[in-house]
Amino acid sequence: MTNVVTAPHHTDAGNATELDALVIGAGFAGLYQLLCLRDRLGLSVKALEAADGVGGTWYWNRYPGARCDSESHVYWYTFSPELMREWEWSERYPGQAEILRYLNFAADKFDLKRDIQFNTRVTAAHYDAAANRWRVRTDTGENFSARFLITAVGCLSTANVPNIPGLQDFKGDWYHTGQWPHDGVDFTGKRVGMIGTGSTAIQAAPVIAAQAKHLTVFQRTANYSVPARNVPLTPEFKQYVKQNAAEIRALTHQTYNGMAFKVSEVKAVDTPSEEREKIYEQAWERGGLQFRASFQDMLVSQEANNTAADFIKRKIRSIVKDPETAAILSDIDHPYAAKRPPIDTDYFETFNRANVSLVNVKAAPIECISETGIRTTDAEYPVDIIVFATGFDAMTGPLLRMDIRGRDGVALKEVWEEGPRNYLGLQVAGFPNLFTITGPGSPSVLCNMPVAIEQHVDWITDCIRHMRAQGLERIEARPEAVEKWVVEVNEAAHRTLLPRATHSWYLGANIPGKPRVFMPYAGGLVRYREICQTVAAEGYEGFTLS
Ligand code: N01
Repeated sequence: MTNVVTAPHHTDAGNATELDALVIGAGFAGLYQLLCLRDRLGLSVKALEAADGVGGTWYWNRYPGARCDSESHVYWYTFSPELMREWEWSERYPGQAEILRYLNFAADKFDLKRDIQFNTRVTAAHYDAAANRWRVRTDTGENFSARFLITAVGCLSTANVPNIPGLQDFKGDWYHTGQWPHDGVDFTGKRVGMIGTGSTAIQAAPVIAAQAKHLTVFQRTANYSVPARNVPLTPEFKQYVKQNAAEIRALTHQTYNGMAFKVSEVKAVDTPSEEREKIYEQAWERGGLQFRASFQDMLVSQEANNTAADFIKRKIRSIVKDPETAAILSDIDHPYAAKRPPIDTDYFETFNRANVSLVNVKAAPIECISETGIRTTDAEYPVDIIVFATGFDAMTGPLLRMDIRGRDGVALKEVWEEGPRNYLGLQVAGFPNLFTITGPGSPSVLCNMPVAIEQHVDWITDCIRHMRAQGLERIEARPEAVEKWVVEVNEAAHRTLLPRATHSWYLGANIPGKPRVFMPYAGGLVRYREICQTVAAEGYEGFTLS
C-alpha cells in the first residue's frame, strides 16, 4: 500500500438514519441479503438502490437480445422451496425481461420493497472507529449510519464507454448496452455501428441486424462463441424442475462453477481425435456453456485447449460464407474460455446477411468519432447510431466509484491501488464490518451468479448471527490472512489458462491504467465453499472479532 491519505470522517451524523445494517444495491444479491438480515436476524436494515426498481444487472442491461447464459433452472434463488414451486421459467435461457419480472416477483413475495430506498446512489461510506459505525452518504444528500455495511453492487455494473476522441461531436445517437433506454431503441432504417465483440455484442448483433438498415460490427479482439440453442421449455421439463428442485440445487453446490453439469473426467489429450471430434460435435449441438465441460483438461492444458479452439474456429469458417470475414472472425488469439465464453443465437450466421459488415479494428484501429460516423486509421464508416458493447470496469469498478474509507480515513482506492486485496473476497483489512458480496477474490463471475451470491449471503448472515449471539460488535480481516488469500487467488488463477487471455476484463486489462491482476478466485466454488465453512467453523480464523 502506498500514499496512505487521511481524510476527514463524516461528522455530520446528527441527522443520519440509524440502522443495524445497510445493504448497497437491490439486485440478486441485495434482495437476498436484505431478506436474511431483516427476516432471519431481525435487524433494522435498509437497502439503497440507484435505480428506480429492483434487478441490478437485469434492470440496466435491456439491450436487444439480453439474455442469461446460465440455464433458467439454475438461475434463480434456491433458499425458498415455496418460491421455487411458485415460479416457472418459460425458456431454456431466461431473457432480461423475464428475469426482471422474477426479481420483482421475489421482492414482492417477501415484501422487500418497503425497506429499499430507490433512486439513491451511495457516494461515500466512511468507517467511524470510535462509534464502530459506517457513516454513509448518498447523492440525495442523506446520511445513514450502520454497524454493518454490505455491498451488493454487482461485478459488471460500471459501464465502460471508451474515451474515443470526437464522441461529443457525434450528431447521431449513442448508447452503452449496460445503460440501455427503458423504452428501447428503434433501429428501423438506421445505419448502426456496434463497437465490441464480447458476450453482449454477440447477443445483440443478430437482433439489431434483423431491424437495422445496416449493422457494422467493429471487432478488436476476435472471440469464440458456441450456439446457445435456446428453446421454450416443455411442460415435461418444467415438471421435472419442480419435482427435482432440491436435487438440482444440490448438484449446483457440487460443481466447479455452480452449474448443474459436471466437467467430464476424460482428458482431451488422451482422446483419439475422431472420438474427440464426436464429443465436441455433440456439445456444439447441445449448445450452451456446457461446451467447456467437454474435457477435464480444457482449461488447464494448452494442448487440450487447442483442440477445442480449433474445433470452434473451423465451425466459424464453415458458417461464415465470405472467406475474408470468416478469417477475421476466427483469428482468435487466446485460449478458449480464458475470456468469458459467450454463447449465441445465430451470431456468426449474422455475418452472412447482406446488411451486416465486419471491420477489423485490430488491423486499423478506431481513430475517432466524427459528426457522422466512426473513423478508423484507414476508412470512415457513416452511422446514425453507435452501440457501445464495450463492457464494464469489472469487479473493482462498482466499489471504487464510491468513496469508501476504513480506519483512519484510509481510502479503499489507496489500499487497492495495485489491485484488489482482501480476505476470501469478503473483507478488506482496515475496513471492519464491511462485507463485499461477490467481490474480487471470490469465485463470483466464474460461476453461475445466484449460486455464488447465496453462498456469500448465507455466510455473511451466519457471521453476523454468530457475532450477535456472542455479544461481538466488530469483525475485521487480519492483514496476514489477506496476504495469504491474495497468494491463493493468484496461484489458483495460474493453475489454469485463464490469465493467458491478456486482454480480458478478468485481469482488468480492458480499462486503461487499471492494475493487471486476475480478480476472481479460480479455485472453484466447491473448494471456496469448503474454505469459507472451515474458516467459520474454526472461530472465524483470519478475522479479528471483538
Ligand atoms: O463486455 P466485454 P460485454 N475499441 O468486456 C471491445 C457478462 N455478460 O459487455 O476484447 C474497440 O466482454 C472489447 O475488445 P477487446 C459476461 O460475464 C453476461 O460483452 O478489449 N473495441 C470487447 O470486444 C461478460 O463477459 C451475459 O479487444 C473495444 C468488447 O468491447 C461480461 O458481462 C451477457 C474498445 C467488450 O467485451 C462483459 O461482457 C452479456 C475500444 N476502445 C454479458 N473497448 C449473460 O448472458 C472495448 N472494446 C449473463
